[in-house]
Amino acid sequence: MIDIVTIGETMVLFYPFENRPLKYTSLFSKTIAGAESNVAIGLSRLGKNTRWIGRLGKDPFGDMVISTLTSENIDLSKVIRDESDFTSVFFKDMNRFGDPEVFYYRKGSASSKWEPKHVKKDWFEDSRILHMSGITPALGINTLSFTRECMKVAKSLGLTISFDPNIRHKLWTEENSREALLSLVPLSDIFLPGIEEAKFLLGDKPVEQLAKEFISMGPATVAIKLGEEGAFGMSKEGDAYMVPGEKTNNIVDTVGAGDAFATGFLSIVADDPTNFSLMVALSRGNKLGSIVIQEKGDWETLPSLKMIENTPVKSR
Ligand code: CKP
Ligand code: MG
Repeated sequence: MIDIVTIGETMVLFYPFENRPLKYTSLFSKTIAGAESNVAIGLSRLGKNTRWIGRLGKDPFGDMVISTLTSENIDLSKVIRDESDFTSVFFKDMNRFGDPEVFYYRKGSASSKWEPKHVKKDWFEDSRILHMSGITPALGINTLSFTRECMKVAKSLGLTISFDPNIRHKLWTEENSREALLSLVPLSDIFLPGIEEAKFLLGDKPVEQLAKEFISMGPATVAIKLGEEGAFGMSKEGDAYMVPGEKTNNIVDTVGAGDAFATGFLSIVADDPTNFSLMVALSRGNKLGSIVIQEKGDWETLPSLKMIENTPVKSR
């Protein structure tokens, strides 16, 4: 039984080894990153059976993605290696405020070539949750219809659909992204936007109002991430909770925080997708978000179950 299937683009990531801007750095650290595989890694470390599906080039960077995810005990049996296309790379320009800028080299990559006809039922058989993000629909001409098809097929097979909008303004226009992402919200059961993403989609409104409007579109659960303030969650039964964030003194790199939140949240959902505690899921999400921002790298510091059970909660 697979607890979670994630589908998305995973890239090789370079960030400055020295504390210098990208323009002046001569040494880089090399790792991998991708929102959906970050979640797969995190959930695997928390003891869940996890599958990641992606399209990679038949190139050394694709090999690196495979070897890294293999060492994280992730099922890669459905990954496609494409002879003619390449594995993407991106660079992070670090700054002192923990909020790096990213530069992508991914246009025309293997992942941008996904089409609805690639979706196979056996990706989802004997699985409980599908997690996707709004990055995939931004990648290529047919990747929005591919994302929709994944969600529909998985739903028809009884999976719970989790969706993080992960809006990337560098990948598509505001108009296209708003329209596409709003069209995917009704296909999801669990919707996980950040507060700025929620406002971008529905306008500047109080968080309760935003959650209510998303619930009215279809999802059974909405969790809105509020950064250091924590997270607000609402269910279609009318439960609503504001769970404060955990105190962190040392913010080094906020990239990956949303995926860490999704990891924590979904680790609770996975135990019982139809009857989980929203409050516990929100606080597990906050905990993982606060851990991952304290180091460079998007997933490297994601904890094991044992590690989080031994860390005391520090409320703000
Ligand atoms: O929303 P997050 O900061 O958690 O997402 C981070 C990931 O997939 C990062 O690992 C990067 O590879 C990406 O989002 C992306 O494509 O921007
Ligand atoms: Mg995000």
